[in-house]
Amino acid sequence: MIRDRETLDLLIDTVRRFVRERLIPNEHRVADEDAIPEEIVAEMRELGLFGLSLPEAYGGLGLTMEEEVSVAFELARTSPAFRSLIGTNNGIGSQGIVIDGTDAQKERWLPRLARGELIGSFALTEPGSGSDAGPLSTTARREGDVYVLDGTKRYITNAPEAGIFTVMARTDPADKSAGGISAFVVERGTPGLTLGTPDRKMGQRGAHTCDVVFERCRVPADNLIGGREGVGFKTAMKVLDKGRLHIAAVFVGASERMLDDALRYALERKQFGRPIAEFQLIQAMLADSRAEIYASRSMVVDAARRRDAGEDVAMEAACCKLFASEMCGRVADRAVQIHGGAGYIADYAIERFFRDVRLFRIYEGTSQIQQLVIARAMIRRASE
Ligand code: COS
Repeated sequence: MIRDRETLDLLIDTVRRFVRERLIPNEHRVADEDAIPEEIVAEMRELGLFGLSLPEAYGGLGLTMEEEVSVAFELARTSPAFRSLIGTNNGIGSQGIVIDGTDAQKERWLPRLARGELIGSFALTEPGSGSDAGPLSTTARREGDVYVLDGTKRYITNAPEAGIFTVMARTDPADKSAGGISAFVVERGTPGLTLGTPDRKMGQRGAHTCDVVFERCRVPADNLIGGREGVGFKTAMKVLDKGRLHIAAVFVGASERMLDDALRYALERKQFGRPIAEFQLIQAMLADSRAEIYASRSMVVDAARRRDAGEDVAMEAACCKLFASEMCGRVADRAVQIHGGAGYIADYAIERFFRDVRLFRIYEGTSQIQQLVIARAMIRRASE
């Protein structure tokens, strides 16, 4: 749903200009320094990018899902690290509070997340659980008016920067099912919470992950999301449903950028006396990429509209995440191929993008998990 086309177009134009004039020229620097320059972060705050999807009542822009994916298409036409920093505040790092939090929890954390004063992070994965998220072993034991958390979370995006963590932990040790899990907000600086050293990754320099370790970490009982035990796994799944739609839009944007670069290169690069864009085998790669990006974009917009209309889009979001991430991998591969030898050289952005986008098929649920979610939903619907 688009509430006001003119206002959205203004926002999209602003983001497009910001990406072109400020982010793309700084891509190399971010990759070299493994950090987003502080002045860029400040500009992101000013543009309201940290609060795109947070409710207006808490200082965000309150974008609908369709509006949010329209902005994500643009924002992703540069290094994924830029989007990653604002991504957790708008997505998995805040949505647990937005979807299931109490009013007091929303008032306490959402305004600062929306202003970008706090970075939010989502801590589900553990050394012993990932795709099979249910059997997680971090525990939260109630002691008076606190919960005592023990356990380790792994590969946690933006953890080195985070001011708050949405943490899934088992409050009922006797219940090994998803029903024994609860979700908490844990603030940075809480005694017993420590961070590992940042992971050395294949790509996505400038976006950071690390372990988050809880050792007798005492968290106020008021930080139990929604004030209810046993529903934390469902909170996590609802957060991921929305996250998968947002991230699928990001894959579309990144693919658009890679295809733009490949097309420009194909028009400039001459072989056999002609620009390589004139060769049909190059054209086939360009055309397949264009068609697949168009299909992915259409899927994402359709699923976003359905979510705005109140439909349960768990299956559609998984379809978008699966198709768009796999599509993005194919586009990256073709774009390198079109660049030829240049595609293997770090002077060209495509070499970096090729490594950056490999993560897309893995995080926020691997392609195989999306297949599982889709097939299960099909079977469930067939037997209803
Ligand atoms: N929305 C709301 N509730 C949901 C849900 C959703 N999208 N998906 C599942 N649930 C509920 C189920 O209805 C079930 O509730 P009941 O017990 O009341 O019926 C409960 O959650 C458990 O669901 P299920 O039995 O399907 O869980 P499983 O452990 O079998 O599997 C998968 C769930 C595999 C889909 C889940 O573990 C998953 O998504 N894994 C990937 C995790 C991931 O994306 N990690 C990436 C890193 S985090 S960025």
